[in-house]
Amino acid sequence: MNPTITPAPTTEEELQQLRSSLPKELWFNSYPMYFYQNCWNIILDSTISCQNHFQAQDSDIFIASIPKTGTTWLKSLIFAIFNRNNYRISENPLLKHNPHELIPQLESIIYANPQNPDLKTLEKKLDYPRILGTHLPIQSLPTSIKTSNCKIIYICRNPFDTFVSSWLFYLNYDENESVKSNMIDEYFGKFCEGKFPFGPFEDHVLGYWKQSLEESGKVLFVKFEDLKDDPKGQLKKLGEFVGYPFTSEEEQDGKIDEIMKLCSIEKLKEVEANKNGRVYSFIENKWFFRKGEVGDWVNYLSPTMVERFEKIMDEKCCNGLKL
Ligand code: PAP
Repeated sequence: MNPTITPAPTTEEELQQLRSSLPKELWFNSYPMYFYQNCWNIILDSTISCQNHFQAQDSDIFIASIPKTGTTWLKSLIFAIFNRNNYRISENPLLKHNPHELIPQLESIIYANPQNPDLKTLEKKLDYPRILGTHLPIQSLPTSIKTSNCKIIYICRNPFDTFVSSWLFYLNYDENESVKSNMIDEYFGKFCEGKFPFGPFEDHVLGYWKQSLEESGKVLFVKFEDLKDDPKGQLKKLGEFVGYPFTSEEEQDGKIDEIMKLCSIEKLKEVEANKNGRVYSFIENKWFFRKGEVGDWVNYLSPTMVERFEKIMDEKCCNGLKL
């Protein structure tokens, strides 16, 4: 993976200079996004801090995604795969904790406070690898992730369900009073222009897609829709990729089915921590679990809106990627 990228600023003064020089947009009239390294970054200071300081290890596993493509689901599946022999299913920590608590986001949890990252969480002594999530586009990953032998599992989802999921998610926030549900056309327009958290969507996806073709042992590209269609096949693929494949005995004993059930949206929705808890102070955990369906976008987007984005995808997509 190519580690070259413009060096990140290292002093507060450099950071301030950078901030004032970058194009800026307010997502939902509230959250500043800066166009940094060809991406509308919604968590700039934390990104820069982890770019400057985070040290990946060869055994690390990263779950990468643009938001709302199935991150929470994939985190639960990977956690369950690694811990399938550590707990009885009824005692699995997924029944007590939100997946984002068990597998923290690099930039928004570990480096949430850029001056004082929560490195203690990374030091935990675990009998399985460190597993972290990230929404950073491939070009903005800390260099050590690119150059070490760690593995990355990227999850993508069709752009329309991704947009709708994100749209409805942000409408939950209290501070967003000025954005109303009838403004969906305007916000879809922004999405088409790439002005979306960690967008442009198509560039985020294509970056990891191309890398998965070049380095299939390092980057695995997974689709939300394939997980829905063939969860068993996908789970086996995930187990193999992370070096912990299911044995035929495990398969016969129903281990894969058990994990699928444990990580189903229906089951996770019942978990108290997912009903009433918060991993992020400003987000209720229940917002991470809505419908989890394929094609719900038809209830929100018009054919004209869809055509507009399809054109963009047609122009940019290559190497046979179909979303
Ligand atoms: P994040 O990037 O903020 O962590 P992410 O988990 O990627 O969000 O996306 C949330 C979507 O995944 C929601 O989709 P929806 O709005 O279309 O319903 C959510 O319902 C869905 N989701 C969460 N958990 C599961 C699951 N176990 N199975 C299927 N879909 C799920």
